[in-house]
Amino acid sequence: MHEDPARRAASAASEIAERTGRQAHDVAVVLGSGWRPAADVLGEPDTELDLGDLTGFAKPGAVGHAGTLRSLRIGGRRVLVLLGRTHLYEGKGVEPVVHGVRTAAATGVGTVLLTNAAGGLDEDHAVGQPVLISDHLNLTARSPLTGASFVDLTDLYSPRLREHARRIDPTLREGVYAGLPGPHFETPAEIRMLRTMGADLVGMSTVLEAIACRAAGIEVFGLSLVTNAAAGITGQPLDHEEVLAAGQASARRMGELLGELISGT
Ligand code: 6GU
Repeated sequence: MHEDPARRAASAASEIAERTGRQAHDVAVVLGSGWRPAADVLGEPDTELDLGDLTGFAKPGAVGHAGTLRSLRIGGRRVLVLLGRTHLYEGKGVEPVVHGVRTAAATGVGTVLLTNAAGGLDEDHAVGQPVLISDHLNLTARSPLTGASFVDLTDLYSPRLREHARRIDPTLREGVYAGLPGPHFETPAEIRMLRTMGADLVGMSTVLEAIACRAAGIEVFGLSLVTNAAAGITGQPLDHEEVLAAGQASARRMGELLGELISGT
């Protein structure tokens, strides 16, 4: 295994080229928890690989499955779909968290669609509702970049792609996503703090990947599925099963939206 993250991503990208028969891809989609059913709505994959067989991705652990990577065409676009991401709370550090999007960058993609499951901080965010990410608060206290990488993060979540998504579905709302390390959910006091700070959504992914994409010159689109109200909003305790079930219920709508967005990018 290479020491250098860029070389690991380049190795994984050449393995993908060899095993999919596609020299390059145009768009990558990272599917978050609860989004798995949306993958099938995107279409039959031409190739599906185990992530654990590619350089730099985690091997499957005791609890199952490292996830898979699919290659398919949507419209004229060659699309990589990553099912299963590495989270900061797994304790492996930042580099494995962003290896997927760095690999996608090395395959040549110009656009990455990041999806996630998020808690809603706003009473009007119904469970099962997709929300466009307009901006983020990176509260992980980490960065995927090292050294003097003074990357600008203005308009990190592409205004162009957000507008495009709203043309497809004018009912889509936008919100600011707060990315925390997890793995615990927040206290009601922390949720009040996050609201004061301008957050509308809270989750445990996406922000570091978005920063890595910007550093690689890739256009980023972010879509949260509100899977539950955050702590203290409804008075109900939080439940990981609820998070997963909300995805099942909205999967078709999510998959169709992503598919239309990709054909039009
Ligand atoms: Cl309420 N918090 C965090 N950190 N992640 C979540 C969530 C809440 N709901 C879904 N994912």
